[in-house]
Amino acid sequence: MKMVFRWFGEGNDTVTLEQIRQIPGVEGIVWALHDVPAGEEWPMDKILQVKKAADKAGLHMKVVESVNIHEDIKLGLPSRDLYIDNYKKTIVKLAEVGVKVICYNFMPVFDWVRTDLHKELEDGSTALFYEKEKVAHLNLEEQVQRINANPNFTMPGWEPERLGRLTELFDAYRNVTEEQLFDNAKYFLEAIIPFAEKYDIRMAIHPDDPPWPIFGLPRIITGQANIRRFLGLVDSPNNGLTMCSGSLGANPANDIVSIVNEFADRIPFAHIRNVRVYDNGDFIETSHRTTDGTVDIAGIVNALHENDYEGFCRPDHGRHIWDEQCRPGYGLYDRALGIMYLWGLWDANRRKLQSGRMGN
Ligand code: DNO
Repeated sequence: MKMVFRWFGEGNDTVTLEQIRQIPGVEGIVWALHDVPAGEEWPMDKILQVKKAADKAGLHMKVVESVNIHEDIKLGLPSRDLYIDNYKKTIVKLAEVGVKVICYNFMPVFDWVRTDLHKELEDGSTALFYEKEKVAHLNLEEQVQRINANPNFTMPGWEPERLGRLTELFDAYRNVTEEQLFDNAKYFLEAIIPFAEKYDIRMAIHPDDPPWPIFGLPRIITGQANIRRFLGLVDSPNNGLTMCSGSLGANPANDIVSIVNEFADRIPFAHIRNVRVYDNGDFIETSHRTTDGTVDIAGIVNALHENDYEGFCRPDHGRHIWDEQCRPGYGLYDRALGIMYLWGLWDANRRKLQSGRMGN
């Protein structure tokens, strides 16, 4: 398991590369050009700026999250070919600087959704929270404004320019069914995966967050059966999964250990975090520790270890603790604690295996 850490870029993150480098076992950053709109080709000079900073800090940049998919691709519009071409051009450039994994998602209009970015937990820390009832009655324009209320940061997935066209997008999706979304994903994968094979890049689809349809929009990366179908659309090791325990775990019906066991050789990237799911379907993000939430984090790490997982892993969202002022979900402290928990589980597994071998 190779540990990496999400970094939003110079001037766009409260966490520094020097700090990241001091977290035990972290070898690289998970990065993106957050100011390039979905569908546009990434400029090489900007990519090289990130490379310069990463090199200087002694961190690699093998994992990108995300190269976002233009809505026209998800909608299956004729203009999608242009955006797919741009995607390919970006892949060539990323391969040139040594990128091995591209995380992306196929969610219509919205990326992750929460109703509260700073909900207080019992211990006084705060975390991202999802209230089911509220989502059912949410005024979307207001929500977009609320998410973008912090002038210091644009939230990934909620960039104002991609949400400026909400009404138009909702109209366009009105008749798009799950089946059509799968068809449109297939078209994208058939164009991109051979290309990714050629450039030795593993594409890693991120599950929908939360893993069910919202606001009447279809969602397809919701659980084991749909993941199986998606990976089968183009059956190649380069058509992979970002195994996100928190996204999948928001639906307790998802058996994530089983997902890891079934798709282990198709998982180049793991996002690990815990959520506590309440009986009414609300959920809050907690510390990574298994007993703090509903997701069996220990079981998931054990399963990764049993499958000789050699892919990348990052701690996912953390709580906001010790008065840290940071991007919602992306502070230094709780994610660093999360990493030490993950290493603890991992090393305990390794030790057990070693002592088993010595006993033989
Ligand atoms: C939010 C993230 C998502 C994720 C994308 C992957 O914090 O989990 O924005 O990066 O869905 O494409």
